[in-house]
Amino acid sequence: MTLVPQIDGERLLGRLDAFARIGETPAGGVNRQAFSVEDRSARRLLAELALARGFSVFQDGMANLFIRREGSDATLPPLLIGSHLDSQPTGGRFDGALGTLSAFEALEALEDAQAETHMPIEVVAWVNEEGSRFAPGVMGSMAFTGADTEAWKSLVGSDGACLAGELEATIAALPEAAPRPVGMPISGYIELHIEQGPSLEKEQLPIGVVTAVQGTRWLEVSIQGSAGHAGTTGLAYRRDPMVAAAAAMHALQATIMPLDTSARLTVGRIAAQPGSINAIPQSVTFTVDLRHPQPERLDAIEAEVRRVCGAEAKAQDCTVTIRRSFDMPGAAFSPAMISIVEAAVGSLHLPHKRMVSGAFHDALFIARVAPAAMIFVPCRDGLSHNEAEYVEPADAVTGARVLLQAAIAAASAH
Ligand code: HGY
Ligand code: MN
Ligand code: MN
Repeated sequence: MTLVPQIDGERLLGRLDAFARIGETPAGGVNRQAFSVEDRSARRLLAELALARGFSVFQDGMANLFIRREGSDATLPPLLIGSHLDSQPTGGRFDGALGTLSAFEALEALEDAQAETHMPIEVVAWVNEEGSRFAPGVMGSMAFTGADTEAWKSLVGSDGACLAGELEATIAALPEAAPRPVGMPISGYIELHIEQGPSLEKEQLPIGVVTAVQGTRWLEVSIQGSAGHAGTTGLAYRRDPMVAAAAAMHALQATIMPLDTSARLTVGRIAAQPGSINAIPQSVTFTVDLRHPQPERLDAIEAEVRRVCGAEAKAQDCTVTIRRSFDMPGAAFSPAMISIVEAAVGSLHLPHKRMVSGAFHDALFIARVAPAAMIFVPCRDGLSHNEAEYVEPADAVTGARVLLQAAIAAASAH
């Protein structure tokens, strides 16, 4: 008698709780930044769960983690399902973890039912999706799809750590994972993720079928002035980069988003050197995260950021350098994989809508090498990158059920 694979909701919710305790913050979020001790603990827990089920575990030279369940034809490229385990410094319990643990739950459901798929299926946990400790983000999926990683080797993180050493220690921390080269042929990729926006909850829809992801660009603005004594330096003698930075940020925040409701401009980090309470700063550096669904608007907004920062720096007799630390053009997902996801949603009789992702995801890069698509579930108030991030248990389980059905269909396609 062939059993029908079923998601075990209690098991999945228990897993989410267990992983949420790794890097748990006092406010109930998680701090499990890429290549950190907490990240390594989560990777270890997943690998141990996988080995206990008899799945094989691999990691590549970028520390992307893979868990493999064989199909009837081992020569076929595997279908990948998964997401990421790293988090923001004050992240939520579901961003990344939901997709990764739901993918593992789907593998267990297949195993419990002794179900056979034509292709092998591999769960993947991409490293450093967030990019908050080591920019850029989506490092693991970028490396997997052929990005030049040489420049990353000398990267120093926001906490002063060296990426090369942290990567090496992360790989060494999981000797049970068999080594694998970076990059391999795959048959497709499906990622479940929380929406990280309000629309599904507002429309009371349990599922979003993601058709595309908007473009993202990260800039690092560094304004150089002249350090000086806070008490003795009169206005006429100041070349204060903080004044220039504050004026530039104010000008941009007063125009970019108010004049273009599709635009997103965020200053998430600012630092002054020397950072002394009674010294006019020598330099001020701040980050700018730009997003827009239309590439030409992203270019125009970046040009405006450069213009405004140049003008405000000049007004304070300062100089400015602007470095683009990340450029992720938006892209559409594969119509064939979108149809597979939509058919899975239909087979479960779930209301849903098609939508574009405001957040970037590993799927955006994987879509460059294989048919890819994403499934969204709602999160409370659309909140994410916030410790109060929350998903209703029923929505988490529904998302995993859709992922399982879509994976079965995608891995059995001939
Ligand atoms: O920033 C992003 O869009 C992703 O959630 N890391
Ligand atoms: Mn994410
Ligand atoms: Mn995130």
